Amino acid sequence: MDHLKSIAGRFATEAPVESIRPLGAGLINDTYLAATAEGTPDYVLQRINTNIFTDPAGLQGNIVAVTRHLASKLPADADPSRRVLTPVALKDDPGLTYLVDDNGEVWRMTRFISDAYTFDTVNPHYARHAGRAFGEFEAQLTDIKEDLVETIPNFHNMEFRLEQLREAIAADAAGRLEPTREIADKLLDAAERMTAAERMHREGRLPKRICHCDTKVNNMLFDADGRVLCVIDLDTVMPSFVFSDFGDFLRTAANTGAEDAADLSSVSFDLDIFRAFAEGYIESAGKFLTATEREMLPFAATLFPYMQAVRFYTDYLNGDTYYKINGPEHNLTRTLAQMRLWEDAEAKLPQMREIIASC
Ligand code: GN1
Ligand code: MG
Repeated sequence: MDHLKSIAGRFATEAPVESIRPLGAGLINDTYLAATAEGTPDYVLQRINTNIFTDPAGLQGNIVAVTRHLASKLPADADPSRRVLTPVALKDDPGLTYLVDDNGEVWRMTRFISDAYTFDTVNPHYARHAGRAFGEFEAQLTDIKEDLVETIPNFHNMEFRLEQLREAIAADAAGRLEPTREIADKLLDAAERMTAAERMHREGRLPKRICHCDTKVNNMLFDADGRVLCVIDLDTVMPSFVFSDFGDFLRTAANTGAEDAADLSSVSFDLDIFRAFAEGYIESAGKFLTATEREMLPFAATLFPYMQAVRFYTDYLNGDTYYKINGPEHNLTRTLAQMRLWEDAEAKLPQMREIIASC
């Protein structure tokens, strides 16, 4: 903790950081709450996982550009420090929002937004607000001037994720392929239909826009009334298909079970959440969506559980090098839970299409 405190002390906080404790449940970075005295703002301190985010300067450049742009779009009576993340600069270098410590670890800080809540599950009321908020987030970023870097190249490119899976199968680095061969077959059998977006993009039928690309339900702060205060975790804001934001929210929020549920009977795709989220999303994103994007929103709801299954299974085959795990079979459990969700979402495609048509 002393090390963490000395790191925190290098950032230009309003008051000195007095205590530090772990915060949140991210699978990639390490996150801490850095608290100051009563009456002064607290902060979120994060160690950036540089195995995954290999270009911290580009990453923080994106975040500064995006948060500035979003803040400039807030209504005059809104409090920017509660509605948009505020990156904190270094005391001795006000132009820099990250720090490389003596061990080469990279750190950053944002203001902590108090009296806000995150959820791993939501009801339809919250899902509708979330849909509106992510649609609005994309709408507000349509005219950002800066060129954002792809913080993780090909992040939501399904063809690329399948390529990584094929490589993992060929290498079988952890010797885990044989007992799980059925999973590999099932995922690869669906490859053609699940890569529709990339083909349509090449044919000029599907645009890329600036998206959040990690719209897990717990990446959004709500106030006590269920209204969305602020979208957080901006590491993956980059050009992508709108399917990223639509699909990844539903992957987490419309799942009746946990992302890593061991009991597969708890996992199913909740159409009431789909309806509420889709209606909210189309309310704010409807102004820029093309007819094709809109029609393919149900596909997006099937794509993300599938992509996540491919990513978890690839990591399992590689010997768990990417995601934080709680045991040797965690990535396998996650894979099976995401596959169950994918299959249930695919079975509900006709109902989803009806809902979108009536929006
Ligand atoms: C990671 O950082 P976190 O936990 O919000 C991952 C997402 C996955 C998610 C699965 C940079 O998100 O893409 O969908 O885990 N982020 C990165 O829970 O890979
Ligand atoms: Mg997160």
